[in-house]
Amino acid sequence: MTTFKFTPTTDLAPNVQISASPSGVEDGVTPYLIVKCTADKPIAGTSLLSIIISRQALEGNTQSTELASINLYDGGHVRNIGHTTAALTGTISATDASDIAMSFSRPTRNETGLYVCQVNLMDELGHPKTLFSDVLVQEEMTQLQQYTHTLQDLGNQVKGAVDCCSNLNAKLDDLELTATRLTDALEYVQKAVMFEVSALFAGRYYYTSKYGVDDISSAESSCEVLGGYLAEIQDAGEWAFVNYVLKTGAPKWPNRTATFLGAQDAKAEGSWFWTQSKTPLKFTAWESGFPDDVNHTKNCLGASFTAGRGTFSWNDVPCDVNMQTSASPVSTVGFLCEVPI
Ligand SMILES: [Ca+2]
Ligand SMILES: [Ca+2]
Repeated sequence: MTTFKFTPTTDLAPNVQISASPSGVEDGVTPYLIVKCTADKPIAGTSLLSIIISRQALEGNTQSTELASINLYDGGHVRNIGHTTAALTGTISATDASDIAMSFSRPTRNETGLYVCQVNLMDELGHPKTLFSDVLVQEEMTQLQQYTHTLQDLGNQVKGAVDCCSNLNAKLDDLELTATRLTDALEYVQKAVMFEVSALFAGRYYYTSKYGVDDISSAESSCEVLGGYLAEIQDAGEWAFVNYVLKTGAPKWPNRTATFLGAQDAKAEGSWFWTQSKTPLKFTAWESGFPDDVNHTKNCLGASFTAGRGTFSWNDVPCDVNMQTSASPVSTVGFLCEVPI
C-alpha cells in the first residue's frame, strides 16, 4: 500500500524583503527616508493577505508600533495605522508580487529604529503563515553636526565659568570673549549645515537653502531666523548677482524646480509686491509667458533655470508647494534669503 504524503510548500513561499534608503538619518537634515517592503509572487496555491510595517525604537520605550498596512480584503487600501507623517504607497495581490512603502520627509531621530515587515499568507491547506523581514535605520551625524555639539558643550562650559565668577576679576573677560567666539562659531556651523552662503554683495549676504520647503511661510520664517527675509530683487545689478549665486548652486540640487523669492500677488491678482519692503516690483525678470496664474493658484515668485539660455528667470508658482508624492517624496522648491550685515 502506498501512502500519499502531502508536503506543504510554504517554505518556498515568497521572498520578503524590507529596505531602508538611506539606512542612516541625520536628524532634520536628511531630505527623506523611504522604507519599503516587497513580497515576491507567492507560489501556486498560496495566497497573500496583508503586509504590515512596524517599528521598534532602539532606546527608551522599545515597544513595537505598527505603522502602516495594506490589506487584500479592503481593496488594497494603504492604511497609516501609526498616524505617521509618512506618505504611503502600495499594491497588493493574493497571487502576485506586492509591496508597501513609507516616505518620511525630513525624518528626525524619532523615525530611527528597527523596521519590521510582516507578511501574512494562507497556505494551500488554509493555514495562516507569517513571514518577517527587518531593517535597521540608525541616527547618523555629519562631522559638521558633531562639531556643532562639541562647540555647544564648550560654549556652555565657558558660560558657566563666567556666570559663577563674574565678580572675581577681569581675567574672566577673556573667558567671556572666548564664549562669544564659540557662540559665533556655533551659529556659523549651524548655518553651514542648512544653507549655502554667498559672498557679500552691497552689504547683504544671500543664503540658498540646501533643502526644499512645503510652503512660503516656512521659507519666510527660516529667513527671519537668519536675521533676513526672502530675497527681494530691486534692480538689474542685484539680479545679476543673485542669478550668479543660483547658477553656481544649481548643480548641487539638480532636482530643484524653483527657488522662492520674496514677492507675491496673493492680495490682488497680477499686482506683485515685495513682501518685506511692501513695494511694487520695479525690476522684473519674468520668463516669457509668465506670470500665467494657471488655475488661479500661483501667487508666489519662484526663480527657475532655463537650460537653453543658461540663466535663471522668474515664474509664478503656488505658495503652498506640498508636492510630496511617492515619486517625489521631498519638496523640490528651495528658497533664497537676503540677510543684511
Ligand atoms: Ca534686495
Ligand atoms: Ca497669481
